[in-house]
Amino acid sequence: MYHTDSSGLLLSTSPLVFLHKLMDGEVFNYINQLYLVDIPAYMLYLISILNIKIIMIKTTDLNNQKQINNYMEQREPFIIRNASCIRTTSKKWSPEFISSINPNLKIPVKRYRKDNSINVSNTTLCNYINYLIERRDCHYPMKGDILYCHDIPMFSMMKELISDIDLSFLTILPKWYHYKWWRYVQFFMGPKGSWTPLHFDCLYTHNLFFQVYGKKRFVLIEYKNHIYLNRVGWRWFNSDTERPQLNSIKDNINLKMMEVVVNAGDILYMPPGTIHSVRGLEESISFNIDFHTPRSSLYGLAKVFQGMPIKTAYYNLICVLGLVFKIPSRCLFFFYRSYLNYIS
Ligand SMILES: O=C(O)CCC(=O)C(=O)O
Ligand SMILES: [Fe+2]
Repeated sequence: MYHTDSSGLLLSTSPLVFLHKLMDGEVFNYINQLYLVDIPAYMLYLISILNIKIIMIKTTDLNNQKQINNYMEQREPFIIRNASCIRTTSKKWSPEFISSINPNLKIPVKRYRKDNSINVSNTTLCNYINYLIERRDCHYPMKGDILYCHDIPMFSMMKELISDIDLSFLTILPKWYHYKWWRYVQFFMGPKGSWTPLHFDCLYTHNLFFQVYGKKRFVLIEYKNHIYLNRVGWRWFNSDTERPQLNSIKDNINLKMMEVVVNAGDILYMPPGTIHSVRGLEESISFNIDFHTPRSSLYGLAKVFQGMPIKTAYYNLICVLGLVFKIPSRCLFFFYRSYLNYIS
């Protein structure tokens, strides 16, 4: 198994299993459950004295388009530290700032249940911010489900925010997405401890993930390792990446798991099919853009022969029409739009 420290280091061999044996298993599980303790850094210390090989996650910057293309072609995740996608002249984004723009805006919030079901309810932005504020003083880990404002097309709902974004990242996206790029953005706002279970992005898209406020920890697993995980339906897995020693993950020493902490200002790139789970280490605001290249759209469409639901494949067909057959996005967006509210 591979593991990383909080700055995105990747370690080879099976340190978790080793540490689990080294320490009393229960103590280890307990510490690991307190996910807000910086476990990876602490493990790194122990592991480093055991002299285990360390490999860094790739880092690059927005000016190095050649390297970015190269990583994307090689299907390698990478991180751009301090890319600062929010213009420095803009007001600093925070939950209070977002809410002050339109407190009565209706937003859906999700609860991810232990049995892998997702419950969605509606609230107003201002009620949700009050919920976040209440949670600021709570101790972790907490009992009960976490309400998470997850995957909503916020720029379409609050156009005032669009001009705050620095557009340097657009060079990473195919031109097809440039026209009203903000329509493809999905937004996340949640308390410390927010949680997205292990999954891959259902269309098999590339993913550019922007951390704007607070920190999150990603666990990344290459798609080809899905055979070592307990898959549920098309895109979800119920393997526990935070306590891998508790389930079948631990038996698979071939499984490569990478952990990366994203801080405010960072941009993380995940190649198509990357299996990932995400833990909010602090109250946080993020957004992402799922996008296809001509190659990934065809590949995604072909997944219909490997169990991809027809509805999901339909969105890939729209992307193929745009990216391969060059039908402009302004003609196709109408047919794609429902994807941005699609829960699968
Ligand atoms: O930030 C999160 O909680 C989930 C992010 C995610 O799954 C994604 O960007 O695809
Ligand atoms: Fe995702």
